[in-house]
Amino acid sequence: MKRSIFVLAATLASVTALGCDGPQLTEPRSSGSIAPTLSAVPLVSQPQSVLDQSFTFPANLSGAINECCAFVGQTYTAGVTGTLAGISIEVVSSSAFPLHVAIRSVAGGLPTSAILGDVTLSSSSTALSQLIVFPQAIPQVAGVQYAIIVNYPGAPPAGGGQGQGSWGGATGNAYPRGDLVISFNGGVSWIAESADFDLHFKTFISQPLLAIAIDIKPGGFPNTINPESHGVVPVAILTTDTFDATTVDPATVRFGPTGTEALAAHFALEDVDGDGDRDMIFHFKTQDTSIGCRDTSASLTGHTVAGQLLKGSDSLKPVGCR
Ligand SMILES: [Ca+2]
Ligand SMILES: [Ca+2]
Ligand SMILES: [Ca+2]
Repeated sequence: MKRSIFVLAATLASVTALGCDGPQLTEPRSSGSIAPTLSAVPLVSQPQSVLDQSFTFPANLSGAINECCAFVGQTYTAGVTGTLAGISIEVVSSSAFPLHVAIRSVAGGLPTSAILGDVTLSSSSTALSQLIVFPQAIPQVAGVQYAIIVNYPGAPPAGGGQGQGSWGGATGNAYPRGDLVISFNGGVSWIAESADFDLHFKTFISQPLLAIAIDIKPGGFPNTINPESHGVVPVAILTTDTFDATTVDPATVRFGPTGTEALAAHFALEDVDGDGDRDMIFHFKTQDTSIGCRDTSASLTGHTVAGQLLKGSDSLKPVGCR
């Protein structure tokens, strides 16, 4: 008899999670240098970890691991190209056996036998707040599917009552770029019972980050900004020997204390610094930038049209603050 993988969410909620002593989530954040002056901006590539795929809500079912089948997985489609920095999943367990997590390649919507990387956790459970990292460098290509697969090595053979853990998820195809997959034969062949079922996960991808030269209030210094102003702040991305500002995709550009805040109200290509090459000048509404009286620098982030991540920072001096 084929046993169902599903357990009710209520059952999941009643299971007490073990203490989490796995690796802690390192919040993806910029490692780009904050350069107080333009001349100090280094034009180097640095890795940047970004959240890529994420399915964490709603929650109304979970997949039992080692109940119907020893191997349970979720496929996903990478959104950006880079190296997998880690994943997060939501497995509740009181099992004595540690959880094994693998990334496999996918063909025709189902996992293949090719294991791209794997790791055995120190615990049987793991949470979405924990980052699971792999010792292998796992390439991720935008638009390509991969699978996160778990099992409990050493646990008794899968079967009724042998469930070792529950992976939270939801019905309704809330994640359309992949599906819950299960294997009844130890991970050799796979089925996706329905596109409707998806399990909670996040993927983080490491991309090279190119530091660029920006100039808040081009030509002027110090870069005074009145946080109460209802005007605009001009910011230039400068073309240098190693970077062509005309390659920036202006729709991806954000500016503010963390570089994620304001979209540009206006942009144009012009030779801002008078050195003979075209730079890209943006105007951001001051109120959109969230710049406050305690900020002493601001950053601009974005992508080139080819997808290269960019970040630049410049100093600022708040004025009009009481
Ligand atoms: Ca799906
Ligand atoms: Ca300036
Ligand atoms: Ca120029």
